[in-house]
Amino acid sequence: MTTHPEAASLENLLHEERSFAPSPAFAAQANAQPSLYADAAADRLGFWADQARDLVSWHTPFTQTLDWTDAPVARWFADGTLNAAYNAVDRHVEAGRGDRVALHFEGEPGDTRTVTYADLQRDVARAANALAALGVAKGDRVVIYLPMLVESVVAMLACARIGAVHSVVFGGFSADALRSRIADAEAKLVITADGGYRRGAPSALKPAVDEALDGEGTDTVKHVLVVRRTGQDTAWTQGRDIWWDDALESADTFHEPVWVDAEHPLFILYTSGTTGKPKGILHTTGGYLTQCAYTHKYVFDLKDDDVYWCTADIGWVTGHSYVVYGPLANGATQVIYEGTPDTPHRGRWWELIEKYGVSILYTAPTAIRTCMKWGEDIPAGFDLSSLRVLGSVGEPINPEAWMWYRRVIGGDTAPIVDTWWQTETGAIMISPLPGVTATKPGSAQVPLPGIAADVVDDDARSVPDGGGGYLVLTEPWPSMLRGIWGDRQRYEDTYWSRWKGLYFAGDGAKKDDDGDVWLLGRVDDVMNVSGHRLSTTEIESALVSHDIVAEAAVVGANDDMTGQAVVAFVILRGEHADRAATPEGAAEVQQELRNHVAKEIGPIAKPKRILVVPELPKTRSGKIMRRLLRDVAENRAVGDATTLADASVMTLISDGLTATKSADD
Ligand code: 7RM
Repeated sequence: MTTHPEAASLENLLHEERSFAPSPAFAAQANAQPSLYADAAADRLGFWADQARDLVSWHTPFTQTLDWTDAPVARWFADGTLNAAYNAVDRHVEAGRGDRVALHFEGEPGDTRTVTYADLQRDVARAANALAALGVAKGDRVVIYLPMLVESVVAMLACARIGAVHSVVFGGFSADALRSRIADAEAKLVITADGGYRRGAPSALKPAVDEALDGEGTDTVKHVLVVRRTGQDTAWTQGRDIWWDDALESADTFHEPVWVDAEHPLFILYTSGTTGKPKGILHTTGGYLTQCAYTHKYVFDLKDDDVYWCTADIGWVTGHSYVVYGPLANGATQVIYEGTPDTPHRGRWWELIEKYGVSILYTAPTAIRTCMKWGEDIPAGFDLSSLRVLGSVGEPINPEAWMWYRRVIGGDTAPIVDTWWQTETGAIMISPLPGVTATKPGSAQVPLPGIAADVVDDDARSVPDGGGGYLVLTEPWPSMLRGIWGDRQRYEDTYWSRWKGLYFAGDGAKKDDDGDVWLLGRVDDVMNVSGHRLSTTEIESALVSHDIVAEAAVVGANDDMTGQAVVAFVILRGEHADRAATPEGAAEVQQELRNHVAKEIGPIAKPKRILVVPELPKTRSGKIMRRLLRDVAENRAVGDATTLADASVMTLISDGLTATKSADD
C-alpha cells in the first residue's frame, strides 16, 4: 500500500495474472446479471429511478429523478416523500414477515438476543414516542454515543422515524471529540449507555458524556438517555438524565412515521479532513436509502435465506449503510456483535459464523491481516462452509490478504467483493459484482452500474489503461453527501475545487491493462489506520496542545497489520528538551504524549511511535515535508531533500534517532 501514487510500484500492481471467474452455478443464481451494466449505461437516470421505485417504498411517489441546478448540491427524487425507518422495519411486518429475525445480537460476554422485525417495529415505535415526548422534533439533531447494541440500531431508526437527524459518534472517541461534535451539530439530545463490554471487562461510556456536557458549546442538550448495559455505577444529573428503559416502558407501541421529503436530512457523520476540524458529512433520505438498498442487494447477492454479518461498528459509515439502512431496507437477517474478535479467544468470529450460519461476511483488510497473523489453524477449527460471499472495505486489500481470505475463509469458492467507497459517497461505488465480474486480488475493479468514475491526471485528463492518477467521480449519484453541516463553502472547496465539475475523492488510483481500477490510498494528509480515517493535522494539534511539545509532525507509515500506523515527530519545548535524553526519559515522554492524544481524540489516534527530534524538515515556505518523515518512519533512505530550507535537518533527525532507537520500540 502506498500513500502517493507517484511512489507506487506500478510494475507489481499492473501484472496481476490471477483472476477468478464466477462459477456457472453462482452466476446462474446471482441477483446481478451482465444486463445491469447495459441497462444503466442506456439510461443512467432512468436506471436509478427504477431502483428507487423497486427497492424503496414511497409515501408520495416522486416524479423528478435528479435536480442538479444547485450543483454541487444534488437533489434526488426530490418531490417524493418517505420515511427511512418505515422502509427499514414496518413494511416488512406489513408484508407478513414480522416473524423474520432482523438481528441476532451477540454480546461480548456471550449474552444473546434475537430480535424479529415485529420486535424491532415495537421498539422503534416506542423509542420514537419517547424521543418526541422529550421534545425532539423533525430536524432536531440527536447525538448517539453507544457501543454495538440492539438499542443503537433502534436509536438511529427512532430518530429517522420522527425526522430527527442522528449523528453517531464512535464509542471509542474521547469526551473532547464528543463535545466538539455535539457543539457543531447543536444537538438537543444525547443517547448513550452506562458502558459496554470490551476485552472481557465493562468499560464506562457515560462519564465521557458528562465531561463533554460540562464543556463549551453544549447548552443545546436538554436530556441524556442512558441505556443500561453493564449495570456499573453511573453518576446522574437529575432532571437531565433518563434511563432508556424507563422512557420506553411508558411509551406507546404505535407511532405514525413522520413522512419527510426525499431531501430531508437523515444523518450527519463526522469524518476527519485534511484540516483539524472534523467535517459533518450530511446525508439525506431518499437517494441515500436507494443506493444503500441497491448496493446491498447486488454487491452481496442478498437472498431470503442469507444470514449476513457486517463487522463494522455503527460509529462508522459502514455501520450506517451496511448494518442499519441497506440490510434492513432489504429485510435481511443479520448478526451484530458487541466485542472484539479475540475475546474470549481468537476464534470468536469464526465461532459466530458457525453458530449463526453466516453466509455473507463484510469486514476490513486490517481484520483479515490480524487473523492471518494469528494463524489459519484458528479458523480451521470451525465450520465456515455456510459462507458464500465475502466483502472487504476500508482500505486497499493487499493481494496476500485477499488470497488468504479467499482460501482460508471462503473455502476457495466464495467470491470476494472489494468495495471502494467513502463516508461522503454514502454507499458502495466501485466493486466487482459477484456472479458477473471475474475478480482480481487487490483491485476494486469497476464502478457499479449507475456510477461514473474515472482516473485522471493533474489536468483532469482521463488516463489511459496502464496509467495512474487521481480517482474522481464524474456524475452525481443518489447517496452522495449533500454537503458539510453548516459550511457550504468548505464542501465546495474540499471536493469540487481541484477540477471543475469533478468530485475529487482524495485517493490515488491506477487503471490496469484491462481498465480495472486499483486504489492506492490517500493523496492528502488523511491517514487510514485499520480502515479508520484520521487526520494528521488533528493529531498534530492534539500533541501541540500538551505543555511540553513545541512542534509536531505526524505521518502515516506503512504497517503490515493496520495498513498505516500513526508515527509522530515532536520537538520538545526548551525547558523539557533534556527529558528525552535518556532512554527511560524518552519512554516516559512517549507514554505521556500517547495518553494525551488518546484523551484529546481517542485511543485509535494514539501514535504507534513518537520520535523526539531536534528539528522538523520544512520547505522554504514553511511546509513540513512529510514525505521525508515517512521515509524515516518506514526505515528507508531519505529521498530528495533539495527543497528543504535547511538540508542538514534530516541528518540531525537520523542521527538523533539512532541514539534513542531502543526507546522507540
Ligand atoms: C467506507 C469507508 C474512505 C477512504 C477512501 C479510501 C479508503 C475505503 C477502500 C479504500 C481501497 C477499498 N469510508 N477505502 N474502501 N481504499 N480500497 N475497498 O471506509 O470515509 O471511512 O474512508 O477509505 O482511501 O477514501 S471512510
